[in-house]
Amino acid sequence: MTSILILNGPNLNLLGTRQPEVYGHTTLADIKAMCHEKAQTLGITIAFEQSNSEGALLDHIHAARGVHDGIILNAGAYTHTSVALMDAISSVGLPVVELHLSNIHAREEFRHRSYIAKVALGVICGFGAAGYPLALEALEGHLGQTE
Ligand code: CA2
Repeated sequence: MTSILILNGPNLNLLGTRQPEVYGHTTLADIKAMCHEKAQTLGITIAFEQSNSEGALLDHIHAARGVHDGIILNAGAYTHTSVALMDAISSVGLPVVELHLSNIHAREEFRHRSYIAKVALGVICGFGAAGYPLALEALEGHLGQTE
């Protein structure tokens, strides 16, 4: 059965508690439930993780090799700074969908650069929490064509 890792980066554990005008009212637990529901519809397995630490995110990416078929990554602010995450994605060789709740291109200049996009299969941003099931559908569709 296809297995997808959904990996969330720094501060995303705060979703639904602050800045609802930017990130909405949905909590990360709500998003996790949405993802499990979507996974059931698609007939796939998922793992859902969040960490505020860049090192832990790297460890999750490394450990995905041979366990998961692809990764959905909302790397939070590390998107705009982390060459290490970019290198980890390249090194595991798994397809990665970069995901953001907000439209990073309509925000501050420093959010326009993404190190993840350089090595990602594709990017989804600006659809809020609905982006998560969209990303699952897109990645499952891609894996269905390649496996
Ligand atoms: O739009 C996204 O999904 C982001 O990855 C969210 C990151 C931001 O740094 C990226 O540029 C875009 C920030 C996540 C912070 O989430 C919070 C949620 C509630 C309250 C405060 C922060």
